[in-house]
Amino acid sequence: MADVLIALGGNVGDVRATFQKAITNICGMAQAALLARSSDYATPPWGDEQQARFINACIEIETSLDPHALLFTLHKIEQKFGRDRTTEKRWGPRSLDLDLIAYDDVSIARAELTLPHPLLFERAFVLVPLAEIASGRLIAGRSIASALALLSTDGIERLPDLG
Ligand code: A4P
Ligand code: MG
Repeated sequence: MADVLIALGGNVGDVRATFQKAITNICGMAQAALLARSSDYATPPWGDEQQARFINACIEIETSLDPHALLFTLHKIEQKFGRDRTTEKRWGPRSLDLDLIAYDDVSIARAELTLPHPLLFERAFVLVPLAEIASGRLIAGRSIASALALLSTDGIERLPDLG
């Protein structure tokens, strides 16, 4: 079994409801156990700043799928929740983005799958929810908490749990 961190993001539609359903789908389709789930956070748009605020969260799962099969499954779930890669632009608005952040201590450097996620340490919108569920974890030899200490968290707001 592998221990895997996944980041969720979106800024189109009822993103928090989408996250709940997507997490159920991940556990079902990847035969995964949910080990931890962060709160949802409202975050300022990164990359292309002329778009609505995002909601972001992170989960930790345990799965026996290999990294490529898991990414394939995540793409299927993105599609199921309205993601259409053919009409969207890079870093633009989307209903659901599922990024593989870390898969045990596996390193892969390919365009279709880079592990750990190459932009992880530049993104407070990933590190803030990750710090909530895995602050002590080392990724590529760096702790999440120490990486986060180097970034601004301005405008990132933890949302109250849905009742
Ligand atoms: N890929 C390679 N490695 C990975 C990995 N570890 N996890 C490949 C997931 N995918 C990986 O991704 C592009 C390609 O990366 C895929 O074909 C996959 O095989 P994509 O999801 O199709 O395209 P994208 O999402 O537009 O590109 P990218 O670079 O993943 O964009 P991001 O980084 O997801 O940006 N601001 C805030 N506050 N919060 C957000 O969540 N998200 C984005 C989208 C922009 N700004 C944001 C947020
Ligand atoms: Mg992505």
